[in-house]
Parts: sequence; structure tokens; C-alpha cells
Amino acid sequence: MSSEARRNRLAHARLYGIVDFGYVSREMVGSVTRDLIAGGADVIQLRAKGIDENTASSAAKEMIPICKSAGIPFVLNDYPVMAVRLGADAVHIGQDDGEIAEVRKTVGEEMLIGRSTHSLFQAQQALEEGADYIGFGPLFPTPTKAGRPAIGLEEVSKMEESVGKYLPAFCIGGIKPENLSMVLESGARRCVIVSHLLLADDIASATAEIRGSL
Ligand code: TZP
Ligand code: MG
Repeated sequence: MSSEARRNRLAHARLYGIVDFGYVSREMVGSVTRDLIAGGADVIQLRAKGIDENTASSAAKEMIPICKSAGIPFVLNDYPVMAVRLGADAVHIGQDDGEIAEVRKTVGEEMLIGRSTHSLFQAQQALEEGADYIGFGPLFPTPTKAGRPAIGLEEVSKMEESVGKYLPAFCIGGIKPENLSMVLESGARRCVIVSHLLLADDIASATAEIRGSL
């Protein structure tokens, strides 16, 4: 996918799905990726925390052709060098993963860089630093990032106004059907959902239900 196509896809994305090794076994990576895409996820990330690098790499290698044939950007969490080697569309980094300018030196100009942010200040900083998109949260407490304090909905509209206008901003953390309308009413336009989708009996249907509300 060209850099322009990557940006364009991100610009129109509403639902960002994550294949997270906290919920998905190595054997299920391919089918979960296909189910998220079938349900309408617009972007897919591999999040392989606490997993050895070879397993992360083999999972990414399985996911990339699935995403590519569906025209869905593939994002690798962490591992900028691996992201380049495997031809990921984007790399996602946290607050503790260094400066975006440094990551940019590794991944070049064509690859998109996403940054996790946990406050309005961090979101504005990511914009200034040259992130291509951000995650903003966790809005609610979540088992996926246990121990990380929830930031609530208070800053969502300010974040959308001062950052989300200029780059895609995905609200994240504890979002599920029961609170989705609240999240949208607070001003959010895009979201990342992990556990609600990955723990569903039917991942494709759960994804389609959420996608339909966005
Ligand atoms: N970053 C902030 S909250 C979060 C991440 C990766 C977890 C989101 O997962 P869930 O299960 O949708 O709350
Ligand atoms: Mg990281």
C-alpha cells in the first residue's frame, strides 16, 4: 500500500481492531484477523506483549497478506525494525518508546507512526511531534491494560477539537456496546476495541454490530 493510500485509509477509519496475544493464541491469529476484517474493522494491529520476537514475527507474517488482500492497513505494535523488515503499513509506539523523530529515522517517511496518549497534553504533544495518528485513553478501566488509570470522557471533545481535527484520533480503553453511545456523545469519532471483540463468541458479528454504530 502506498503511503498516500495508508493515510487515506486511516483518515476514513472508524473502527480499529487489535489482535492481542493477551486474548488470542498463536493458532487463532489468522482466523481472528479475518473475522475482524469481515466484521468491518478498518485497521488491524498486532499487539504481541510478552511474546518472543519470533512468534510475534510469524504472527505478523500471517496477518500481513490477509490485511493486504482486504486493503486494510496492518499496524505492528512496538518493533519498528521488524515493521520495516516485514513491510507493515504502520508502527504503533507508546509513551515510553522514545521520540517519534527517532522512530521516524528507523522506519522512514512512508510508514505511518501511531502513538498511545493518555491525556490531552500528550495528544497535543504527539501531534506536534509528527505522529500520523493517536490512540487516546484508556477512557474506562480495562483488563487489557490493567492498572492504567482511566481518563474518562471529560477531555475527549477538547482532544477532538485540538488534535482529532488534524490527524486520526482513536479513543480506546474499556469501550463496549453499553458505553459506546456515551463515548460518541462525548465527541469521539473513532475507536479501538479489544476485549469486547476478542472475547465475543462470534467476533465478526460483534465487530459488525460496533461498526454499524460508528
Ligand atoms: N491502550 C490504552 S487502553 C488499551 C490499550 C492498548 C486497551 C484497550 O483494550 P480494551 O479491551 O478494548 O479495553
Ligand atoms: Mg510499546
